[in-house]
Amino acid sequence: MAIYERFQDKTRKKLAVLIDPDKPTDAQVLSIVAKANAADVDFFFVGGSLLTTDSLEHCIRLIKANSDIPVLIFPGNSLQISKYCDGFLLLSLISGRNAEMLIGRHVVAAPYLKLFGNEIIPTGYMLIDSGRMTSVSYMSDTTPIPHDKDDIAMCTAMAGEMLGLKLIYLEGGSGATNPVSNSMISKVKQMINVPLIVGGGISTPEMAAEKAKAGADIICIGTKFEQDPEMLQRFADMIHSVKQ
Ligand code: 1GP
Repeated sequence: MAIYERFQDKTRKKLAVLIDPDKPTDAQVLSIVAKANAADVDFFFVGGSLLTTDSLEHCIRLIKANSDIPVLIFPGNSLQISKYCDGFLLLSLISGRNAEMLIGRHVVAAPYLKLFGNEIIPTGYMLIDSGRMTSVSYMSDTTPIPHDKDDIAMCTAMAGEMLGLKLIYLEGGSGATNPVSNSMISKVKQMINVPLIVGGGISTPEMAAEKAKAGADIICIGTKFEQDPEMLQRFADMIHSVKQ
């Protein structure tokens, strides 16, 4: 099955586990992978705002050697490309007005993506203010959408879908203090037909279930599992049990 069909599948809400390849040791990656396999996690996302080691490809290969869960690159910049992934979230940072993040870096990456032949999923990436400056906001030189401006988020997501983007990603930023609000998730979801990913600062299974009930089709979690991988099963069970 093409990876995008898995995103579109409506049989259950989904959990994506984010691994920043710079942070964990191989043993920690393997521990998260084993728990993700047991919990029937839906996707691995691999990437980070800034990688300081040459760890991306190694991390992807390590996951792929130990799991059948699809691995997608969730790139922080145009250097984060590998032929070993199953799919690539080609992010256009549509909440910002930095032309490099909307199309510029994509031009540089395009020939490599074509050469490698990975499945490409065009994704409208929307950064939402979470109360403090995040790495994404700083590194992308873009201003997030204000936390309480649901209407701006709705119209941005609608425009992204009209431009042909196949996923919308509402992002509070890794480790966000205030995740994207349920109200914003619900309003955005009502206005689009493509799958909606929500991530950033989701720290309890209950909160993950709330975001899924509000309208998120896929919940992405990284920080919590770096701190406490034992929680993975509970998060997966809560998210998978939310009715579509
Ligand atoms: C960040 O949405 C992801 O890009 C996950 O955020 O690390 O806060 O779970 P957390």
